[in-house]
Amino acid sequence: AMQAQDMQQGWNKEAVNKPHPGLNWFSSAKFGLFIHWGLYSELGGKWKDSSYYGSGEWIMQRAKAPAGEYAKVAASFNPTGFNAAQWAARAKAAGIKYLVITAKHHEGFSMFDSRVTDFDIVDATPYHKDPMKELADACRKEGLQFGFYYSQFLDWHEPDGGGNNWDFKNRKKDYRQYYQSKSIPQLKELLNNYGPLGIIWFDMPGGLSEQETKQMIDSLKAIQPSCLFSSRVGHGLGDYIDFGDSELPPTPIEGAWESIYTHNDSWGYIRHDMNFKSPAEIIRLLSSVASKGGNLMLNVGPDGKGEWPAYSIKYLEETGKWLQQYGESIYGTTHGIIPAQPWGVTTSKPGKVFLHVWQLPDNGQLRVPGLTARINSVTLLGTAIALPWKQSADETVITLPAEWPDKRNTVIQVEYSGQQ
Ligand code: JFZ
Repeated sequence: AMQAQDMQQGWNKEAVNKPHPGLNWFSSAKFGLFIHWGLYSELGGKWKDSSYYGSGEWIMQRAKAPAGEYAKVAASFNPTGFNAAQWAARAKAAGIKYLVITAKHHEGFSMFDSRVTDFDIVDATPYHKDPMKELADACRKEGLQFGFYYSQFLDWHEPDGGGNNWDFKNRKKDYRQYYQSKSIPQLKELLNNYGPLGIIWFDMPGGLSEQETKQMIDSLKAIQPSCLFSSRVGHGLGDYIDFGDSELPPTPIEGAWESIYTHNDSWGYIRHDMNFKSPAEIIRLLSSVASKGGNLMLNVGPDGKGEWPAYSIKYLEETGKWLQQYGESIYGTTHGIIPAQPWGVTTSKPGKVFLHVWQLPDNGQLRVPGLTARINSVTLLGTAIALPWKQSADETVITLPAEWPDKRNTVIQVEYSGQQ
């Protein structure tokens, strides 16, 4: 219930989707990688004698850990396995076009070198280096757009930050003071020190009026005008629409939007969560989101050493192989001109419709309703194999080959001319 409400507060159709230079790359990108990485990754779903499942990045709040005690986790956070070039190369090979990583989540810990606080990875951990700098550079080397998630309101480490009502409970919070002294200066650091950013992914607004939010946005936009701001910046002032966690709109949506999903059941690393979406599920999810006109940003939660879960590595690699063959039916497409069918979904480009077939009809005859334009060819995408078809007024029937290339999702390309 909270999700639906927040979602509606998060955007309005007039405010988002104004012309924006960043929407060019964003609209055709289709596949992004979200990375949740912080002190909670070191905890992996365990605090003292208790284990938690789901939303590992919320463990401080769920365990009601005192800020001072929680901060000590930093002393054992030493991600020696972190390898920026490897992370970026994996994302690239998976067919990812943009990467967004948590610079600071609700726990309040900065995963980048910040002059605003000592509670950051360079000053407070034995690692003493800035992984965000390396990752930003590595992503751009691979041709990926790079962005930061930043929790601008919730900050459980700061007495004046939003959300911590367990150990700062008798305090009248001065949210403006918190924004002025931490959030806004840190956002400026991120925009000034890490090269051109594709996105700042704001989260859960609060504490500022619409006027103040506008002022904050203007002061940040002045630094990098082409950086997109996500819808959760507040008061409907973002540049594109974000749907709630694991939420997909029922029908196609016009304009730029993104659905975010976890790979297992948590954003932050949980060592006892093995419930990973299979390559088939990821591939179908991606085509399903594209069929409605949006981007999928899929999350991976590396552990405290900087290692990705083995299943995330493996399943993303397989997704990338599928995209090598069928990427034309995903990147640069718009929502499908034919709605979802019992056999799968569709995506479109001018003069083309891509049939993403997840489920083979028993009789080998694929029924496609509502194609009225003149069909010129029907082929298995990425091959020269032509398929016989029969077009009538209300449906087109395509005869599928006996050999079916990919049971997870094989794409048929239909080329047509004239008005559809
Ligand atoms: C937020 C965070 O609290 C969470 O830890 C994670 O980072 C996620 C990506 O974002 O959670 C939200 C925020 C907004 C909605 C749902 C979950 N919403 O609008 O539906």
